[in-house]
Amino acid sequence: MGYWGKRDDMIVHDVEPYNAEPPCAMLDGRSLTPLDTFYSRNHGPVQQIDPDEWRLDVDGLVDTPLTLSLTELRNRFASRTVVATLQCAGNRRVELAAFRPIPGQTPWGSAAISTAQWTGAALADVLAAAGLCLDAQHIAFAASDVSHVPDPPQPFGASIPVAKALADEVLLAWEMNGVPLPAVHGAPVRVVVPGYIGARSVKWVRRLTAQEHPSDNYFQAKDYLLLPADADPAAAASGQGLSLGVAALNAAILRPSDRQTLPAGPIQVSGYASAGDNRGVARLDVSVDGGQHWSQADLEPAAGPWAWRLWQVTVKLPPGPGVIVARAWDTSAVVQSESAEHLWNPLGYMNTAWARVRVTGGL
Ligand SMILES: Nc1nc2c(c(=O)[nH]1)N[C@H]1C(S)=C(S)[C@@H](COP(=O)(O)O)O[C@H]1N2
Ligand SMILES: [Mo]
Repeated sequence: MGYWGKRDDMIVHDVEPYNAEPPCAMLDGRSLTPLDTFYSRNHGPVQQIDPDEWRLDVDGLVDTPLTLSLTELRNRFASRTVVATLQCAGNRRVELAAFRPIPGQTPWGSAAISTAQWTGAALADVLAAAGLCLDAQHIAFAASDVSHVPDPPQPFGASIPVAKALADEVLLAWEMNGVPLPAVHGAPVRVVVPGYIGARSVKWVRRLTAQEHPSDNYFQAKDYLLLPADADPAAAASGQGLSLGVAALNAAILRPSDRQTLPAGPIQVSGYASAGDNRGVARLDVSVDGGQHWSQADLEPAAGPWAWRLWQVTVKLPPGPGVIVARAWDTSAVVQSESAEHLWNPLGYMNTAWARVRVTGGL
């Protein structure tokens, strides 16, 4: 077994803090990602928290600040289960970096995304118990892992707008795929914000604060920003750029793998597509001739409104070297952009360009 209960063949970008994604093919065909295969993204040390010692503080713009133990959280609030896909905003960064280097950022392939069934209390129920004040606009989450990315070091944190925090699907989760949350995924309790970038699903959460402004935590205010291509990455330090929140439409080809040689002729192509907040995946097209002709893939039924859609299609692979491309459409008729080159940004976020794998059709 690999680190943190993960499979041996994980692609480990960093051991400390632990950053790893599975080989793409290992995500294929499984609507829920097994725990040993689920990607993991960390900005600080994985926390080992005694569940009996853990407390959650709820404070800020609430009538009654609360401190909850795990037992109180589980007993006081109805438990809910949501199947949700988590995707890092840096998913597919390696394809951006192929156009222009992105120094200091993890070179994620297409597997910084996974799907699990999460069980926990609705964040909305906990906020209601505390008596959320009308002037609260954002709910900030603070965790216990101290990251050395910011100077001086700072615990991880994030925030989401109140309207999202009050939505049914946002959980304080203690279970993942029917078992207690593993340490690497935020035990004993993490936030799960379906439809938002992974960075807002704060692990090892210990404090919820209702406030008028977004969190000033480094990872909310200074990182996870989409900067214009010509901006100095240092511009992020002053908080310039688009603060990422809602996820965007994205897709990838999981099989065949990049640089694979296959017999020319009919082959099966498969992958995932994931839509943004409150959108669905409507269609997925695959082309073996750079987009002149497209075949529509079969979309598997969704495991729920917040889960990715797996897809597959049989196409005729021509002999010789070529590229297979795939593009998804969402329920608002938005389609992915053709080229990652035009999406390049200094911190390397949100590569939502057409998926491509280079293949050779053998004879
Ligand atoms: N406390 C804490 N929460 C965190 C992070 C972190 O470093 N610390 N990383 C975030 C990021 S950037 C992502 S993409 C997801 C990854 O969740 P996973 O490790 O369970 O896959 O967790 C988010 N929550
Ligand atoms: Mo992330």
